[in-house]
Amino acid sequence: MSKALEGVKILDMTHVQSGPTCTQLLAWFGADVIKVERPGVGDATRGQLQDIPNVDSLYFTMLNHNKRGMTLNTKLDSGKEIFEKLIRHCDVLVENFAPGAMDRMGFSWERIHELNPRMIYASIKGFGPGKYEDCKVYENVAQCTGGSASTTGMIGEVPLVTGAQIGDSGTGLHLALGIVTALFHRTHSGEGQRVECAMQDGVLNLCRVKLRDQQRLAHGPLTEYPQYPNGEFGEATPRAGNASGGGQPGWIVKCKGWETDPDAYIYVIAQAAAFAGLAKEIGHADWLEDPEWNTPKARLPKLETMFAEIEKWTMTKNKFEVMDILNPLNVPCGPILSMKELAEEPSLRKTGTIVEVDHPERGTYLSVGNPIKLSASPSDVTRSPLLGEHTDEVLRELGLDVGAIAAVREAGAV
Ligand code: CAO
Repeated sequence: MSKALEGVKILDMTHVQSGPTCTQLLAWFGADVIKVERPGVGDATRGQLQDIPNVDSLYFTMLNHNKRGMTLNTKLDSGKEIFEKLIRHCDVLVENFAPGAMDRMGFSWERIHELNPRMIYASIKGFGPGKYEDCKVYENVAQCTGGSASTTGMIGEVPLVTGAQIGDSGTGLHLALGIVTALFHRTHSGEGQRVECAMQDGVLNLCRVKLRDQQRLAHGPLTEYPQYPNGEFGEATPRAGNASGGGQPGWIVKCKGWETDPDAYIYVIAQAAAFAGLAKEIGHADWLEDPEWNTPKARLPKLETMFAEIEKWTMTKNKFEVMDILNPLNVPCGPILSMKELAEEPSLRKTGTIVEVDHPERGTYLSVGNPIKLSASPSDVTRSPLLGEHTDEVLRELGLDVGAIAAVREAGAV
């Protein structure tokens, strides 16, 4: 089967997490991604959080599948010459250096556009134009500046960052969409364009419903938040603990074994349409006859009591038993699955969302495959490149002969 992005060449200047997640997706869709790294140094993540000494870390290997790797010093004159060849050779350049780094290398958008008018130049920065445009940004900074942290956490407690990497991987996803959109545009315009995505903007986009709530606040309290009607609202969208936020009451409740298992919990949504079944199951058929309980409005001031009653029942079963009982009753619920449980989940193995990958230096490891499934071009996951593994191969493709390759090597450009 042919790959959806077959024939598209990506000049991958990305590092750490945000940019690499973007180019990894493009590689899974079949693009030829050439990852360019500094000679002798490489992407800093190769050496970060190493579990096996002197072997590319899981941090690196899990973000750089299906790519080829070459080294190149783009600050040396001989390196710049090769970089110009790469710009002419490729369709897309992706980078997430600190602001201004590409310009300092001598490769502004104008210069790149001049070298290859069809090239799409895609960047991730922490912030868009404005006061903070020169700042370096990492995941948690983006979560804090994009509105996620102020709206995540328990009421009256400190703001929380989330484990989902919405700043890095989330922005990488946004950028990938920008790139394929620009590639589509190029099919009829013939021209490349600049694609930019700021991590603050990406996080804010994912927090869209919280800006919705900010504006609703002006017209009265947010009735689906736990602060209503017993607590108070301030001027900004507050943290809402584990409330579902969609207008249907939801909460995380304990299940059997919670005393020793930190993940023995389940999320339960007590949605009106399925309330009768839920109430009967937990031994509260009485609520259905009681005007104090039998309408969503009547239950609203008593959600804490309601979930405490639900929890008394869930604590008698393990989280999977609760799921098996509540699902046929149309009660939406989801067990809190640990990374261990996800890693061992057979259905995720079957769909290729969890994959085993073989690596010449570290052996077999687990990774997350492409979560986006295309029927005509499924993704296979292959290992990340070693530092400089494909340098000579790429240089040959750029037209350098053995002598020229030896010369650039001698000059320290690769
Ligand atoms: N050849 C020569 N020089 C190279 C090179 C190469 N192949 N690759 C990188 N360099 C140089 C850069 O040009 C830069 O040099 P200058 O400072 O002289 O311009 C230098 O290496 C360091 O690059 P950097 O500033 O991007 O790296 P850093 O570790 O200092 O900062 C980060 C890292 C992530 C904070 C910063 O890149 C950034 O803010 N990126 C944008 C936002 C982003 O993507 N953040 C998410 C990262 S994942 O949490």
